[in-house]
Parts: sequence; structure tokens; C-alpha cells
Amino acid sequence: MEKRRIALVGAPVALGASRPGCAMGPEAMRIAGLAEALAELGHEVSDHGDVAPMRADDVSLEGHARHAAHIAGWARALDEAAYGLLKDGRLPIFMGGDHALAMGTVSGAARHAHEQGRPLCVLWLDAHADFNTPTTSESGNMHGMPVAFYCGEAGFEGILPAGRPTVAPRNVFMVGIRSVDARERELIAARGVRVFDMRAIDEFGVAAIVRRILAEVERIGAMLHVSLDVDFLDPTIAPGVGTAVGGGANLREAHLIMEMLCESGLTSSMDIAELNPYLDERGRSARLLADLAASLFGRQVLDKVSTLATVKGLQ
Ligand code: 6HN
Ligand code: MN
Ligand code: MN
Ligand code: MN
Repeated sequence: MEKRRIALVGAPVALGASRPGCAMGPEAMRIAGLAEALAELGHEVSDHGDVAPMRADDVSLEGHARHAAHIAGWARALDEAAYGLLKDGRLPIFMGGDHALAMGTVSGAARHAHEQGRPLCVLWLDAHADFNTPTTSESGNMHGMPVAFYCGEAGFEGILPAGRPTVAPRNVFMVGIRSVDARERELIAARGVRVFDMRAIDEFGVAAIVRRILAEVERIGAMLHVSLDVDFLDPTIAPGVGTAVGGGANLREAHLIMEMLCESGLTSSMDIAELNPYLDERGRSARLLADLAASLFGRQVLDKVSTLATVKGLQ
């Protein structure tokens, strides 16, 4: 694969979730050797340290949104970070941090894409749809709201300046979904978000689904932000997460998605969200995430061309 200028950025957002621990995520990813694994693949890798939240005392939202001003400060800081790094020709990987971080990272990526005259697509790998608003949310936890935010739903006014580019809901592709709140479900259907739930994975397999998504991204000439929530993975392989839901993606499915993303060359930015090292088992979730990121950026067990040739020889 083409050598990329990868920028690692810590986004230790924690108050979007109700269980503490995600603030330790960036450090765990560093210890798991993410930078080293990517550098070994020949990429230019720089670690930009952790982002700090900006002030957003001016923000207060109607409805139920816990720590709204604090999360708004993160959204502002991460929007700037994502936009600035992309503009500088880098491929940012945001190491979370709970998933509220995507309010900023995806908004910044959408702003950059808009300036390039291109749409932004989002591949949302998650057990959850994260499409609540302060009005629909049952928990008030803002890590359940980032997709609604960056798609421009009402209820988040004042977090970022008015008129910022949003993501078209039909350019959001959710894969692995298996836990959606009642009012969230109505919203994603009404907005036309493209959802491939666990049932779809079982029926068609991840390869068919991801091939279709990538073909669409390519067809419309979009940039692609990949947002990986640890709970996309089955909790038996990735226990380090506060919102585990059984029946998640297995190791082979997760690697296959990463390898297909790699081959497409379409990924322009990425989040690794919701890692909670306090709940992890001796770093295994962090190591798995580093392995998956390495697959996305070119690590292969075998050379694909020769593997295919061997399979052909058998036919
Ligand atoms: N995540 N739908 C639930 C809520 O509280 O709104 C769960 C959200 C989970 C968020 O895993 O990133
Ligand atoms: Mn999530
Ligand atoms: Mn989730
Ligand atoms: Mn692999």
C-alpha cells in the first residue's frame, strides 16, 4: 500500500460515557505499540500527544445531555485537530477516549472534505447507532449522540459555529449494530442512515457488505472516515469496553474488514474509540486494536497475490 503520513492523536474524552476509564485509552494504545506497528509497515508516523479540551462555558443544551459544555469543548478542540491535520496532508488516527470524540473528529473531517469539494462518508463500526439527541436520549450520555451531531440534527446548537458542513445521513454506513434505543431507531430510519446490522453480517458476510460500501464511497468520490468502537468486536475478544454487547464481530471478520479497507486505499481518517483499559484484561483489547489498525495500514500474514495463485492452482 501507498506510504502515508500518519498522525496519532490522543483524545482522552471520558465524560461522554457513564463508566470511568476511557481517559486511559490513548496511553494503553501507545503501550500496545500502535506507532511502532505502523512505522514498521513503512509509514511516516508521528505522535502528536493528547489534545486538551477548549473552553465552552457558553454552551448549554436543552434536554438530557450530561457534561454538555465539557463535551462541547472537546468537540471544538478535536474539530480543529482533525481539520488541521488533514489540511496538512496527514492521516489522523484519534485514540480515544469515549465515542463523543467523534463529534469533533468527524466534523473536522467533513469541513476538510467540503473544502476539497468532496463528500465525506463515515464507516461506523459499532454495536450502537449513537444517533441520540439531547431530546431522545434515555441515558443523557453524549457518547450515544455523535452521529446525530455530525449529521446536523437539531438540539446541539452552539457547540460549533453555525453553518459548518455536516455529513449526509445516507453517507453514514453503520456496520455491526445490535443495540438501538426506540427513539433512535425512528430517527435513523427517517434520516436514511445505511445500517448493516448483525443480522446482515450473518446473512451476507462482512465481505459483501464492505465491498458494497467501498464501491459507493468510490462512486461518489468521497473521503472516508472510519470510526471503530471497541464494542463492535465481540466482548470475548475485546473485553476492555464499558458498553459490551454480546454477538459482536469476531477476529476474522474484523481483520477482513481492515484488509479490505487497506486494499481500497480510501481511508482518510480514523477513530479508535471506547477503549477502557480499566476493564481490559492485561492489555489484550489494546493489542487487538493495534493489530487491527496495522491490518488497515498494510500488515499481511501472506502475500495476497501468491495466496490467490495457490488457491487457483487447486481449482
Ligand atoms: N457508545 N444508546 C445508548 C445511550 O446511552 O444512548 C448507548 C450508547 C453507547 C455509546 O457505545 O459509543
Ligand atoms: Mn459508539
Ligand atoms: Mn458502542
Ligand atoms: Mn490481518
